[in-house]
Amino acid sequence: MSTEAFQILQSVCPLDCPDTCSLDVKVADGRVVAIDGNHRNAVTAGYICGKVRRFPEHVYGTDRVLYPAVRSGKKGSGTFRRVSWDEALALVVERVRDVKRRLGGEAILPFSYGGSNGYLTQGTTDARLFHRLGASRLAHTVCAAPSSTAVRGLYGRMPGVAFEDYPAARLIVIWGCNPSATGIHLVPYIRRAQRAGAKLVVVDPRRTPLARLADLHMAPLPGTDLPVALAVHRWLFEHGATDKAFLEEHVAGVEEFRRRVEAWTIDRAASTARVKPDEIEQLARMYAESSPAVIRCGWGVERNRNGGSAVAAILALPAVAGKFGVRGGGFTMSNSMAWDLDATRAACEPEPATRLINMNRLGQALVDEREPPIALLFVYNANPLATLPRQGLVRAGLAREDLFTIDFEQVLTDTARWADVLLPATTFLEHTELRKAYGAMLVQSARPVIAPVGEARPNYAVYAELCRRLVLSHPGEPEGPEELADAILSGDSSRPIAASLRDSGTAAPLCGARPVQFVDVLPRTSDGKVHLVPSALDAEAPLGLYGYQHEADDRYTLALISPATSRSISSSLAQLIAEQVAVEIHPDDAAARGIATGDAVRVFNELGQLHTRAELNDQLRHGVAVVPKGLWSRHTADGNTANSLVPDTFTDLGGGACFNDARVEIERI
Ligand SMILES: Nc1nc2c(c(=O)[nH]1)N[C@H]1C(S)=C(S)[C@@H](COP(=O)(O)OP(=O)(O)OC[C@H]3O[C@@H](n4cnc5c(=O)[nH]c(N)nc54)[C@H](O)[C@@H]3O)O[C@H]1N2
Ligand SMILES: Nc1nc2c(c(=O)[nH]1)N[C@H]1C(S)=C(S)[C@@H](COP(=O)(O)OP(=O)(O)OC[C@H]3O[C@@H](n4cnc5c(=O)[nH]c(N)nc54)[C@H](O)[C@@H]3O)O[C@H]1N2
Ligand SMILES: [Mo]
Repeated sequence: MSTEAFQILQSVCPLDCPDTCSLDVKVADGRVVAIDGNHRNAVTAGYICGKVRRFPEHVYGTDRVLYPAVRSGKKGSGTFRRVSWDEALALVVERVRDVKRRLGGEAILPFSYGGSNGYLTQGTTDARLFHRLGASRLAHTVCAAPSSTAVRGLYGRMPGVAFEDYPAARLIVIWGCNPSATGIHLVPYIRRAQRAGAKLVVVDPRRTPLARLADLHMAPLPGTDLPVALAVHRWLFEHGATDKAFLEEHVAGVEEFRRRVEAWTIDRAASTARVKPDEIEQLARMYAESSPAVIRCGWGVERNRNGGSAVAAILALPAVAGKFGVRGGGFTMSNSMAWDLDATRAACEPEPATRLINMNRLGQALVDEREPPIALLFVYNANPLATLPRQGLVRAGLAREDLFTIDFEQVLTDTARWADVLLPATTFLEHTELRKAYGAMLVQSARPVIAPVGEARPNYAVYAELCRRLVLSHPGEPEGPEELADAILSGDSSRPIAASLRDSGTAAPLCGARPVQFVDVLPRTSDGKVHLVPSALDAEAPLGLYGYQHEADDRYTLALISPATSRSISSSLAQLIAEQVAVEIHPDDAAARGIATGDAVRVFNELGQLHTRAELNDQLRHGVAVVPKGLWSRHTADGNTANSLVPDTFTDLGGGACFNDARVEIERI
């Protein structure tokens, strides 16, 4: 076998990360032998994370699903019998028809989320199939629902500051975000800004790598960003540090907003968040005095009962203090707001007004007596047993004997082990994809670099085939990846994007790759103004917008958070973590419980428990414990992960998941 004869083929990483690395894939004898970065995406600039470097182990590893299979043991046993695609799809069609006839389309629930952030592997022929079946709809709320509700309300989908413009800032505030793990290409821009004299503030209950390099690190208790941000606003108003001309011209709801921040003195906010009053004052002063100032708001802010209001209060800061209108000034949240591509065009079928199920309560939805019950669950692009709140309830739902579960997967995940039918999915190296970034401002297209491994097939092909078998396809509809991409790019406004993709495989959004807020992009609200207290958000939040919800329950005093780590993307690639993963505890909290590093411990609350070993970590604030997100059952002693302890309560806005509202106790066993 010749190793000389290799090719370098271009691709793009579609995983759920803001950066979307452009990739060089080394292929020899039809096999991927190495993956590296290239410079097509100027932000990712030729270097990639360690996970994606290891992606060949995902493609060729022992967990890979290679063939269609049907369950041969009892539910959840993970034992399957290989069948042909024809047999597997015939069984799926028979079950779909049977459930629809007996119970109606709404007894079918498609379940998908972030496995692939590509335009072609989600919302195309899959949406066509489920819309035409009249299936229940899924509210895609597990991530970003609170923050995007807040941004839409205040700014109406206004894109944010580009990473490349961070070096222009004099102050960078990283709020509830850990780019050192979750979007590594922002870090060099921050470092460059610091070398040019910019100050750095990090707000995070953990001393993250960037917090160690910061001029100010504030470590509030999880869920208390709202009072902190409101106290900063109050200080700005009180010290004449607001931009009156800007507020006058561009902002609605200023008086009402001012009234709402009034109650939050620095002392009151500091005692709620358990930080020093000086730190809040220092943040307010630095922010008032620096320009350009940019806030990178992360998703760590939103994952609690106050998350939506907290994001709104944080993103209101540049409007109140007048930080827009200059390069390097403003905020960055999700830059997916930069794209107006209408992905629904590929479905060729409008969404029906069927029952909407919030994915964060999948467990409840499966075990509930509801009319009709969910009788057929079709999972793809997601690993709900690993990634959703109330893991115990999700597991109980999947265990229902009268539930028929199809999992369309690349690897045998914890969820897939509960499937009745297992369908093998291609990875991005094996199918065509179109991927927009939500950090870098770029869309990229990529073709397969290898043939499908085993009998894997792409999502778009399998759902098109199911449409045909169920006599739900219409002649002339786009089915192949190029046709689907054309449909998505067929809107008038997307012509330049389509042309650029044809020429170079990449395209910037119409607003440009480095828009300056309030110069190149404006709020896309009804009247073009910033709305500090939009009535829809105010009506939605249980205590009104900016109403702080205290801890509901004080039985368990440790806040368990489950942030992302550099070793997986949500649960994707976590199968490559070989060892048991510890719960991290602050040394003071450990001492109070007689726990040392390496001890076997039980982490528990009223919802569940997990057994693993403990690891002392003085980089946490005390009162906070960490179990990383995305673990598989193999990573703990009892098979439970952080989500066994996470409630299925909703965030104040957007029906989001309160992952970081888990409150627990930890004891040695
Ligand atoms: N390597 C890697 N990269 C990823 C992912 C991954 O799993 N692994 N996931 C991707 C996805 S799906 C997303 S959504 C993004 C998320 O990326 P980030 O926005 O970085 O989100 P998290 O990791 O959830 O949390 C960020 C930080 O918030 C802190 N935090 C927790 N609770 C609070 C709080 O109440 N207030 C404040 N101020 N901070 C808090 C945590 O300690 C953590 O350091 O990253 C994406 N990139
Ligand atoms: N405790 C806790 N839990 C969390 C979070 C947290 O902060 N704490 N964060 C949450 C966040 S931010 C997110 S975004 C969610 C993500 O949760 P999920 O959407 O469940 O994402 P993944 O865990 O990455 O699982 C995606 C699965 O899709 C599969 N897949 C990838 N590409 C394809 C494809 O083309 N076709 C098919 N059929 N399958 C494919 C992958 O193999 C993988 O198993 O997790 C959430 N879970
Ligand atoms: Mo996410």
